[in-house]
Amino acid sequence: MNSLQEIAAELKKPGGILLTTHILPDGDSIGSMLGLGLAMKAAGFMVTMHSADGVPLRYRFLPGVEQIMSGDVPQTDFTRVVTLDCSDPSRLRPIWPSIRDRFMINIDHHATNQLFAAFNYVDATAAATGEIVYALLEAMDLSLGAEAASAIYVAISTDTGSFKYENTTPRTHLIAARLMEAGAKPQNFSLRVFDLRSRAATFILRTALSSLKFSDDGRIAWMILTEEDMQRAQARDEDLEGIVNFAKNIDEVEVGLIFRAKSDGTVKVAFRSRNIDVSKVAEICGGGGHPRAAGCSMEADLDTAVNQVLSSVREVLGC
Ligand SMILES: [Mn+2]
Repeated sequence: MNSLQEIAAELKKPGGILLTTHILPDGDSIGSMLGLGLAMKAAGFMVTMHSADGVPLRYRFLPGVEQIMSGDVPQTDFTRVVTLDCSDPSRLRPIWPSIRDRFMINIDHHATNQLFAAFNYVDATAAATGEIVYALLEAMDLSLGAEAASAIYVAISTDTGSFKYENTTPRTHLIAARLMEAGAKPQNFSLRVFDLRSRAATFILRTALSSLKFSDDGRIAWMILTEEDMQRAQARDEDLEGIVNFAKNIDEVEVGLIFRAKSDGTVKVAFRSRNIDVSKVAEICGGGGHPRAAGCSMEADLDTAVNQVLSSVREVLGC
């Protein structure tokens, strides 16, 4: 692992920089990239921002977001690639073959990070990659404009569930205060980021809730969505964000799960828990994540995936 000062020094060297993030980007990945990208661009650095899967509708109001390129790796000149919020190469799957031989800098807060780059900075005590980006900009001595500050605020507030999750620390609040001083106005975007649901997202939530099942002891709750469910609701992957919490937040439930059978024959599983470490279970199934929020993708039919995951969760729960 490298120090933040080493990362800062590396980024300050001349030459172009490509910032990129994981597939199915979330608020932390988009916000962290925009925060770092906009602040570096304002200081005159040659920066290209990239997200293979584009930007979810929910975050498209952020100023500067139109500068984020999607799809393949952009044909711009760059000597370094910075990956943000990515725990392992599978999270970079579509672009990994094009960047694996490039000089990479890995900035992340997942404890399961595989330290896959030439330079790695992983701080699992950071609530969000956005917290690390804030510290990095300080280490680089770059000033924070209102737009970069808003982006980092979105990164931190989404990964902490509006400062509710246990990853929230006094440092998280101190940084949020600095971001507001720099011009972030959460009252202008909180409704859009946290509460507003598209019709498709609402329809797929209804379908997910009607599929809800419980283990005999009531400590595991899970929902199942098929490709047909997604098509009927005209829902996209980003519309599933947060649905798994409806399972986890039921009284007496310890672990909430959502299984999504995809048309390519894989089953995507999202894990949320109150106390136990579900990142361990996700890792057994080929995924990873955080202790209370993790995920994996399994090459199995739906029944097999459900049975396998449930028995792994039961083992951890001791029931
Ligand atoms: Mn994150």
